[in-house]
Amino acid sequence: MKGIFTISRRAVSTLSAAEIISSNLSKGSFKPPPLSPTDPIRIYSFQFSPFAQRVLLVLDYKDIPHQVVNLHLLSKPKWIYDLNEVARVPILQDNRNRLLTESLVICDYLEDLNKEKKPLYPPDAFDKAKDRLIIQKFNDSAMNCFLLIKNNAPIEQIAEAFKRLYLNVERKLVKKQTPYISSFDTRAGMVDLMIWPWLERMEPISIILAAQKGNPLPQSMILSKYIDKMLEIPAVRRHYKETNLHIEWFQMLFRSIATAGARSKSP
Ligand SMILES: N[C@@H](CCC(=O)N[C@@H](CS)C(=O)NCC(=O)O)C(=O)O
Repeated sequence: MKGIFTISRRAVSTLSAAEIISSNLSKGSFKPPPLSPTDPIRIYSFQFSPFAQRVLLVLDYKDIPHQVVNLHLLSKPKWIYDLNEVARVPILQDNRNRLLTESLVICDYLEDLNKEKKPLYPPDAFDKAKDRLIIQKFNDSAMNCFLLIKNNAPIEQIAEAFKRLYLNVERKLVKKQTPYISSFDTRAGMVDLMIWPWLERMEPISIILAAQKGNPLPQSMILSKYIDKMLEIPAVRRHYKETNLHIEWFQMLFRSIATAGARSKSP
């Protein structure tokens, strides 16, 4: 199948998704030691998490020193609950060992701490508030898609939710008539980085939906152009994963959810 990404911009990974996550900290593994005052911040992450990807994008875009600890989300270490009571990534740990969760909160915190380095919000308070509103609304829809998958909802419902998610992004671009959604217009901002992980997954999601339901997401020239524009940003390219890797991860996730569902139904 011809993809929506410009082929020449695809990264080439020699590892499978299973290999990429094989050395993540999992059930029974040690808890990393606390940070000392001279350490850079630490991010607990997962290579296929769109929420964690947001944080890594901001760190990379603004060139903020950090270390990454990857956790295995299908076999979580017990101590993840000490870091986040709902056991989700991303989690930020600072060099005073204070913890912060929620991707949007972490990204805004990183922006506030590093405002002078390539600001991600426009200087005007009203424009900034509008950008945050777009992020918030997008986030609610993205969380909804994620929860539908997690709760093993019918595939038609998942497909509809993703279609709405992408159509809304397309509508924003049509309305703005600018290359980016952020109020900067001519360069990407926080809005674009917060939405990007779902655009990277548009092709794999479309292929999975087509395989399960025979009905892929509608192709969009506008989104395709936006994707190519976003891939010009070095930080975006560095964190980009190919379609086949995302598909492999989604399949692992679906299998795990189906197994957990079958287990909970058995007497
Ligand atoms: N609202 C959270 C969502 C984080 C989230 O759902 N992370 C997923 C990875 S994509 C996770 O850790 N899932 C593990 C689980 O739910 O058990 C955020 O924005 O950080």
